[in-house]
Amino acid sequence: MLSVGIVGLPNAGKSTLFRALTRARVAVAPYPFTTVDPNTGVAPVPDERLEVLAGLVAAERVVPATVRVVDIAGLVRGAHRGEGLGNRFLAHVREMAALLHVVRAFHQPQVVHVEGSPDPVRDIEVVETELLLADLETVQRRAERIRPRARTGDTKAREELSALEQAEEALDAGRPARFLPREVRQVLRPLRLLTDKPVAYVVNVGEGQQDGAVEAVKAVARARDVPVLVASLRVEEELLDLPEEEARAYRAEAGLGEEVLAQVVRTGYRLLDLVTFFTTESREVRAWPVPRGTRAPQAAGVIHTDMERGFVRAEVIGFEELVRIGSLQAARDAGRIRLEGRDYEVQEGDVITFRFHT
Ligand SMILES: Nc1nc2c(ncn2[C@@H]2O[C@H](COP(=O)(O)OP(=O)(O)OP(=O)(O)O)[C@@H](O)[C@H]2O)c(=O)[nH]1
Ligand SMILES: [Mg+2]
Repeated sequence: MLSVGIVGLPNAGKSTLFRALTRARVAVAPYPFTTVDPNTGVAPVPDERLEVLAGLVAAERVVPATVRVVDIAGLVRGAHRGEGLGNRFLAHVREMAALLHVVRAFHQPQVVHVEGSPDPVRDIEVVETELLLADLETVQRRAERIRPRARTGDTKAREELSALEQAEEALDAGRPARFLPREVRQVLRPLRLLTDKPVAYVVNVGEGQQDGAVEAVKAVARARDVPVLVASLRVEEELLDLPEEEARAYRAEAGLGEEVLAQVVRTGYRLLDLVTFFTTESREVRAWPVPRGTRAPQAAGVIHTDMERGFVRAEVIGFEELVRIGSLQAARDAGRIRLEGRDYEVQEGDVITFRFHT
């Protein structure tokens, strides 16, 4: 499952984003540290192909893929030393696959800004510095732990220590762990470093605001190879209360872009290089995300471990082709369902029936 953790300064709009994504009712308020305990929610992954498939196979139920979202307390300068509420909560986003970094660009004096007033580029630095420092501490603590073992000549410990030392040097110089060589990242994976995770900036702009904030963030983001999402989060959240038709009309009229949930999902799938396959058993159409390159048995294992263990073959047809042919039965009759074995790499949009021994 795609999982994303929301980070950012206090009052940046993190919980507002959380609500816009999950439609959950959580506290949002104009003072810092509204969120103390982390909020966890699940959002459906929008995918228009599901309804189309449901029509083709006469399914009774559609089960979209889901994305898990965790919203934590705001980070402030010194969070890594336990300032504010930060450090304690960073642990909650460690398990997430990717981070959404909410950057406040809306101006609203009543909504306190911990640094005085919003300055998106400086604010990004503040938050990223805290993530770097938190990782630095993790790395240093681990290095201390294994140094004695590395000294005794334990090869594994020595390899890890060398990776830790490279990470320490990079982090110390302000470079996120995701830019370390692949072998080093591999060794350090169990530490779940925050700066090793792919990140996207979510620029929270005021309604109709045009003051160069987005361009400034984009310039910084380009240099770091970070995707940028732009949304007016309060508007996004308010639109959830409108009937779908009205919300769509409002979006068009106000010139709003794609819904923030769709933006987050698309970016998340790209950052993590996920593909979606579909199943249609038991009158239920379901979408399943897997990393690109996943082979058929492992894809089956996402559904149930027994299906991976007893994997026999996968019967596969691409979504587009199935739509063209009109039904699974017609596709079968026309010999258009491919039989694929253990080495088959699942492709985007595959509609799959797994055969397995029980
Ligand atoms: N004008 C305006 N206000 C916003 C926008 N997004 C959020 N706010 C307001 O900003 C305040 C803080 O929003 P939250 O979502 O609670 O911020 P947070 O980042 O979760 O804050 P903490 O939990 O305190 O760290 C609330 O009063 C929101 O209504 C926006 O796009 N425009
Ligand atoms: Mg909050």
